[in-house]
Amino acid sequence: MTRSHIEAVEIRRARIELVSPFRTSFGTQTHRDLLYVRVIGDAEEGWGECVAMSEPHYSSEWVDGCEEVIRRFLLPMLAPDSTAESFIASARSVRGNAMTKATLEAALLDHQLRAAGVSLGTYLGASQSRVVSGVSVGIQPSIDALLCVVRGYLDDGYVRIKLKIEPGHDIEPVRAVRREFGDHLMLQVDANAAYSVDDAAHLARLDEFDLLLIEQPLPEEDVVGHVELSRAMRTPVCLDESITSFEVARGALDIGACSIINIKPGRVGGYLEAQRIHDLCVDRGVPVWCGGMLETGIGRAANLALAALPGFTLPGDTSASARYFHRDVTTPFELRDGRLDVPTGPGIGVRPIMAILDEMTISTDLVPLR
Ligand code: SMG
Ligand code: MG
Repeated sequence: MTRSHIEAVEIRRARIELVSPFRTSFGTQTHRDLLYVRVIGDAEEGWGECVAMSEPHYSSEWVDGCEEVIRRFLLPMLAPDSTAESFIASARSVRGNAMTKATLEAALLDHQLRAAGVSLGTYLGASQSRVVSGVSVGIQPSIDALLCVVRGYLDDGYVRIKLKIEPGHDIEPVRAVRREFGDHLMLQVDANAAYSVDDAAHLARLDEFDLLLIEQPLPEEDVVGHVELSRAMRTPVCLDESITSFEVARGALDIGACSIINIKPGRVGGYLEAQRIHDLCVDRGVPVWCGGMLETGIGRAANLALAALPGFTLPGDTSASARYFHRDVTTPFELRDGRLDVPTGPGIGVRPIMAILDEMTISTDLVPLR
């Protein structure tokens, strides 16, 4: 296997505007505060994108904190011959900080796979060359606005709609979308932890709409509450925020907290951990799908490689670049027949277009390996 020896790591901060505000039960995103890590070797380089948001509302991580942890605790673990695997083994000594670790792991994977001439999809065990795409629809100011946004995405070709819900904005929007677009529409909802187990009877009213799933209704820590909720409603419960590792996934499945898992590499500490969770779910016959964190082309390319694994049998939140940005940092990912192509080139298969990325960049810092 060809090797490239790591010489330095670039930490890059940038900002990109979203095409429209994205409102969830925890807040509204109008832009992404980006953190990229670029591993620079003597033969190749590799890119990783951090999925943490500007503020710790989706999870406890936030992007400035991720940068600090990378600088202070993770970069000192690197040696010229570090690989994603060796890094992840060392990084066990740092508790939590999954999104932070995943950023550096992704850059290391891209670096080593480029040097080896192997695509991330091949490396992870992809079995599909194209991935079926759904789209996540934020909370809209009115039902009319919601129907209009959903119609636009269906016209684009998205094959599955996910509606963000919160208390006071749940039954009626779902009813309206079902009524307008019919029983055949693949429809699911995501509460981003906005309910409590006391809401079980209310949430069970969603059963009449034949949803594919309800995603993360209860708080991240309330895995056991999801067992009770799963028993109280017919709609399958899918966990997102709660699933922070392989061990949590196994436990959640063992106790019946969910019957579907949303796999996000950032949330579980990287692509290698995501692959383990995928394998576990395949063993258990549990469907998985690939979540999204409003990634630019760098993170999106890697997610598509993962989403091409055989256990990803439900459409993911792997939407086209145009769903998020007027101009992506890579060649844009485009929807064709409701699908995105999985990159086939070495590593993540894409590179940023430097002229575009530089324009969005706020700062870059080159950190040489000790
Ligand atoms: O990348 O299309 C995307 C966003 C999908 O809804 C999405 N992500 O809980 O699943 C989720 C949210 C987390 C990010 S919200 C800012
Ligand atoms: Mg979610």
